[in-house]
Amino acid sequence: MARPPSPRVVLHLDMDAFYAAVEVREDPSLLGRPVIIGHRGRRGVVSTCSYEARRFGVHSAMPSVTAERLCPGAVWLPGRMALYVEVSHGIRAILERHSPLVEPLSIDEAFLDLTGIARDLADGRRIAAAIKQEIRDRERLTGSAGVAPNKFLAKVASDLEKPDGLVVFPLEEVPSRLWPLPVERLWGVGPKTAERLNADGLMTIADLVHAPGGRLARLLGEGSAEHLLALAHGRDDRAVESGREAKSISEERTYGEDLTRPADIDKALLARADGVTRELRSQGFVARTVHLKVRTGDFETVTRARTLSEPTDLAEVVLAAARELFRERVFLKGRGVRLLGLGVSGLEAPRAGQAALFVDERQEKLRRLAQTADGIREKFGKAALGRARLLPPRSAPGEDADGTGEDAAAEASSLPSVD
Ligand code: TTP
Ligand code: MG
Repeated sequence: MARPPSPRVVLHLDMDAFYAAVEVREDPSLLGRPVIIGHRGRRGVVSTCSYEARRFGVHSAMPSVTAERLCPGAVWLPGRMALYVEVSHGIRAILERHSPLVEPLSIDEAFLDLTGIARDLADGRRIAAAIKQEIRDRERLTGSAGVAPNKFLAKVASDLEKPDGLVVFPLEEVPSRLWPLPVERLWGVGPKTAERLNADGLMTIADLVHAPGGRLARLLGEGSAEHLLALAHGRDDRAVESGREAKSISEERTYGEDLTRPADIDKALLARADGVTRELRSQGFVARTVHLKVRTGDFETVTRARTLSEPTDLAEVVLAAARELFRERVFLKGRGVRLLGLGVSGLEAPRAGQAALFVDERQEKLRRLAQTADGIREKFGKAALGRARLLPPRSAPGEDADGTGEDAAAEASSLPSVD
């Protein structure tokens, strides 16, 4: 007799006060004190803060001057991105021991598909407790977990009892635990939509569920209304997807004046490789495939790709692949370069056992250098650290001297895009 299919079990983990908790771990004298990660002063904002600081009303994205006023006794730290990325990798390695299907959402949160691994939600709770314990033992940090039949409920659940929470959210508890929450808790309800709903007297998820038929659709359109109502009833079919197939990061620039000199093209390639790999590192990924896009002055566009033997997050490696693609597979035939784009795909989390990443000492050294540079940029702003090769005496047309690739003369530019 065929066994019934396993029930869907999804786990969402979000670390508690992540940057601040890492700093407290590194310096136990901070334990129990209000710690704020960010830069003081008029232009600073708070990245995050310890729960002790939250009691004073401080939170992420708050202007530093407000935080200084609310919590004058706080310890301020600038933040160390390279360290947080390293810790994030360690946590991901723990998660990957419990499921082959891990979807990182940000530096400190991820979904795990436990379907077929956990017999039911109760078994999911056991696995979540084991994961939390392992993170405590190995990383000396706490995280909050939600276990539910789908991604949406798991994410809501992980937030319900922060910090150090573990909440199982079965469908039956949707009316009692989801409906009292404000409409903003539904995915897809940003500040604007919330404002529109609130203006119409719809404050909680229960209000949406009980709104007379057609009212939501009139307010938001048929599609959005249907989507929100499904979530409000705890229905969400989206699959947990590991970054591998789905993700890519790219960056491109259009130049006001076509690039013609090989040295200028090379500088542009370096700046793009820098930008793309910085974004990769900040998301804690390595990538397998490098994509090059070139549009010539007469508007011919070519795209070329190369898969690397080992995934990387290093500008040097991405640059080498891009140079090779350019040299061997792009034919300018005397034309200039109007647009240059560089991207990476095949994103994955560096695995604990992925020895290749670490056996090559030179690569490992470059990697540390890059992470240190990321940290300095984080601390002093992106102009603080360019690359020697990009510094004056002469910068390329459409390419600035500080290595960030921003230039008022560039007629169009796009920020790194992630999809
Ligand atoms: P969050 O998970 O949103 O926050 P948190 O982990 O600090 O606290 P919580 O216990 O509520 O989860 O973000 C993770 C990290 O991302 C956070 O430690 C710092 C960084 N971050 C910023 O730099 N700026 C921001 O505005 C936010 C929201 C986060
Ligand atoms: Mg967090």
